[in-house]
Amino acid sequence: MFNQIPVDKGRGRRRVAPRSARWVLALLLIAAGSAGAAAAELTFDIKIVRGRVPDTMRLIRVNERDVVKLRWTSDQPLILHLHGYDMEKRLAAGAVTELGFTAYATGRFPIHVHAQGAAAGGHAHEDAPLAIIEVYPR
Ligand SMILES: [Cu+2]
Repeated sequence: MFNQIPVDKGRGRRRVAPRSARWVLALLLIAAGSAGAAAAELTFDIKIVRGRVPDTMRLIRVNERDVVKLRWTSDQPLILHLHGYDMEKRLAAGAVTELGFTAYATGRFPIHVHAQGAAAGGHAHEDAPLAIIEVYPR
């Protein structure tokens, strides 16, 4: 395609070069636009053992507008709290529980464990987060 562009034809050269540059720019914008629009559907399987997640799963990274599914299993009952999005999920021992959301807010959001049976309203977060979700802007 590019070898059809008359780059070395005297007067034509000055007009052709900017035009082809504009084409390249237009193609780049189209490519960038379509890449930015494509949100992904991402599923993460996360296993909690004695209130802990393996180190390799402690940081979950997604992009803005991604549709995120966190599939949790735990060896003991507990309540998960995703901060920022402010979602709570009750996990039964041994069962898969799904926590799904669209990543509309960017930033760093900790997931804490709330003890099962803790008094409602009691909301201390002295422990390190179970995991952290980072949502990057597109
Ligand atoms: Cu909390």
